[in-house]
Amino acid sequence: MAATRMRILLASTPVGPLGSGIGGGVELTLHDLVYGLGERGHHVEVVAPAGSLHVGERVHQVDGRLQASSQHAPRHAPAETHGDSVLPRMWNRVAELQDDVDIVVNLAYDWLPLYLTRYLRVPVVHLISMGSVSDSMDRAITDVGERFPGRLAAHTHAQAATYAAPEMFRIVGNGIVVERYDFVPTAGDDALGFVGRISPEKGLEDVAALGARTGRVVKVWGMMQDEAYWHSVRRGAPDAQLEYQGFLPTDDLQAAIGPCSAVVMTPKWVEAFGNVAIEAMATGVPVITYDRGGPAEIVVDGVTGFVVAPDDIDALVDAVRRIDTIDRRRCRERVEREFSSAAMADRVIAWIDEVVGAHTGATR
Ligand code: HBI
Repeated sequence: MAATRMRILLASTPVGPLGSGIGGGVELTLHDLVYGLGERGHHVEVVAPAGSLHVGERVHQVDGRLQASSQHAPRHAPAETHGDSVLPRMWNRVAELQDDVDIVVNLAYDWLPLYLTRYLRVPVVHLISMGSVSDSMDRAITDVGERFPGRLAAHTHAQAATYAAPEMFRIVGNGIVVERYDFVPTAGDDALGFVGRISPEKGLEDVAALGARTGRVVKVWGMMQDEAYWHSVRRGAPDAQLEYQGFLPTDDLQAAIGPCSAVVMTPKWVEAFGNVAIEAMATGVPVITYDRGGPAEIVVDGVTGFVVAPDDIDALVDAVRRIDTIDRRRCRERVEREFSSAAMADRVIAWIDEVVGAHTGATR
């Protein structure tokens, strides 16, 4: 069924302008949706903090104080707003635009957009970008799930399972513009790759231990978010050969990852998705990951990499030993089939088409 052309407004994260990297995976998801939905003929506009890169047909840039990241706040922390916060101003702009769009897709992991859902005339859907991290967000998410069934989506089942009612969420995966990633048919060296913000929840210490145990170089890409953590990792694994490569934009990152023999993901929290897994696999690089969170639903054990017992360094060592049994083309093919921007856009369009249809009561 061909969906009619929809006017879609994407509300971005208030933690940072698009292109700053502060929004992490949400920035990639937003870019991908703009591309995929635009490709399918829908009109897409974006509301984002001032200083954002241009994406889609129009970016409404909003001034104001950036929101503190909720993933590092304690669970009981209250939702926070200041006189000059960018988030309420972004949603003032959403309210001004609501009669010119068919649907608003919220990508912010914040209390306000969820609370406003009941007061806006336009249907608002929420692509929840993290697992449960705060009581106030859990409450706001559950309220929307109860009042507006069908308006919540998550990237993976593991992420949804961190909430009290996982069945409230439609699972939509994620996607990348696969054409931006160059397939590398054979490993250039035996280096292991780690990609991610240098922060405790990413478990870099385990990859360092793996490097020390296997004698393989570990190349580290990502924003240096927690310098003290980085130094503690190095002190903890003096024999590991860790080579920090900095934070690279997607085009450079994919070229740098391609030659690796594997990318290793050792999340200590329930990663909602794990874009790194599909970016690595898109270049043909197999992924070794803990059986924890999103990456474990992306990697097919024994086919596109290995899914091993969480926090088990021996299991990581065994997976590295077997990594050459993985056919790198199978890694690329899985991303093309399941995690391209086209596949993700199709899943999101099916979701929002249902919501818009139900909202207008019209059959489409
Ligand atoms: N914190 N308050 C807040 N709002 C967000 O939208 C947000 C965040 N922390 C992290 C984050 N978004 C994204 O980097 C992840 O959801 C991917």
